[in-house]
Amino acid sequence: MKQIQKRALITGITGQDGSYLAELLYDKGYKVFGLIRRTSTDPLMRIEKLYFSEKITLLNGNMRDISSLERIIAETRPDEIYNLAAQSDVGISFSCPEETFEINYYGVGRLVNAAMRQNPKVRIYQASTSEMFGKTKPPQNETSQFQPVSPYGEAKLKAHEDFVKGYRERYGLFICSGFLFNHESPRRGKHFVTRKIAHSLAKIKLGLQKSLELGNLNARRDWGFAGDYVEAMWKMLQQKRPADFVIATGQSHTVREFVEVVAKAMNMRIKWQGKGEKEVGVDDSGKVIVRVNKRYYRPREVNNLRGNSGKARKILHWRPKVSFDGLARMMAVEDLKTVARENGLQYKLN
Ligand code: NAP
Ligand code: G4F
Repeated sequence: MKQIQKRALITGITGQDGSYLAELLYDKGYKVFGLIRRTSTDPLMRIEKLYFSEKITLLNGNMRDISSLERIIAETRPDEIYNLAAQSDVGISFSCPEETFEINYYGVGRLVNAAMRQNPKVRIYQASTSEMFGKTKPPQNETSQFQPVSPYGEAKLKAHEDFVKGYRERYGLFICSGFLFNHESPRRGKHFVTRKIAHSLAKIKLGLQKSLELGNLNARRDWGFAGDYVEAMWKMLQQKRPADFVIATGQSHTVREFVEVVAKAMNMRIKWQGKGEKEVGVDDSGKVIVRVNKRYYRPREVNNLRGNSGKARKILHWRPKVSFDGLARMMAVEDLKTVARENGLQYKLN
């Protein structure tokens, strides 16, 4: 008997996670649609290959525009919707709280209402976040208290309470929140700390930049690989009943440690000297290559995130495949290759 091809709509398809998820769903045989918004710069960078080989279909819209969401849902008739679109930068949410709420809270409401009206049986994944746990001490799991400290975390929490938990309980909608802890990749935006470190150290290694400025070196995050995490999103929507899951590695490291492992992967060694704002990272030749600049401190900080993904491991049979060192090395190697290529340099890592 011929199987009916499933249809998936991804918002945020041009982002890090959207690009990995589009590849995963295409490989699983889905007809993949993506919502893309108009920008003045090239948004196709991460999904160019899929788009030009016609493996995905892109439709113009915006999370701020209800009519575009209604039209896209009516045209694509998705069985599954993955809502990854967001103003996803926590630091920026302090300077643009209104825009953050507009996309990360009201945008979710617009999408979920439009989707439910079109097809009450639709399955929806909502990109919730470990940032919602905020001040709560680790390890954080599905039952931990939410205590967000940023407008980003607050907007995501409200979206979870109103449109995920609320609509599931009130209307029986199949909607799941993934409380995903930080996940990274060579496709990560350069303003997030891991990619900023990998990209800048690659430039320093190749003699194209003198030093790297960072904020809070003591912040701890539970960092995994984005390619592993999109698999969990898909698994959530294949369950009999909708539920929320923490997705994490269970290990945390400081920003300082991330600098060290990326440097090591590039055959550089860093020694730390000084404290607080005066702390610097020095290379083997005594040159200062990492400095602290308080410009990158946040008004309120989440100091320590480490997730317990026991529920996902048991029910979804999900576990991360890429280790912390493996992730740092993957990002180091890719940034060295890219920076060398872009600058016409030959570089081979031993
Ligand atoms: P990302 O790379 O910043 O991608 C965000 C996506 O949202 C981009 O495709 C962006 O489009 C789109 N977008 C932003 N505003 C929009 C609007 N008004 N209308 C339509 N699209 C809009 O983020 P990511 O790392 O892939 O994260 C995906 C989702 O997971 C986000 O919701 C994020 O908050 C959440 N999350 C991420 C992590 C993580 O560690 N990566 C952890 C927990 C939760 P443009 O390309 O046009 O900017
Ligand atoms: O890489 P970050 O900007 O990620 P953050 O704030 O944890 O948010 C990311 O993960 C969340 C999940 O917990 C997602 F929901 C969210 O969408 C995003 O993907 O910063 C990580 C840590 C912070 O403590 C920050 O203060 O690194 C610290 N940091 C230190 N120096 C820096 C810098 N962060 C950035 N972006 N730039 C710095 O120079």
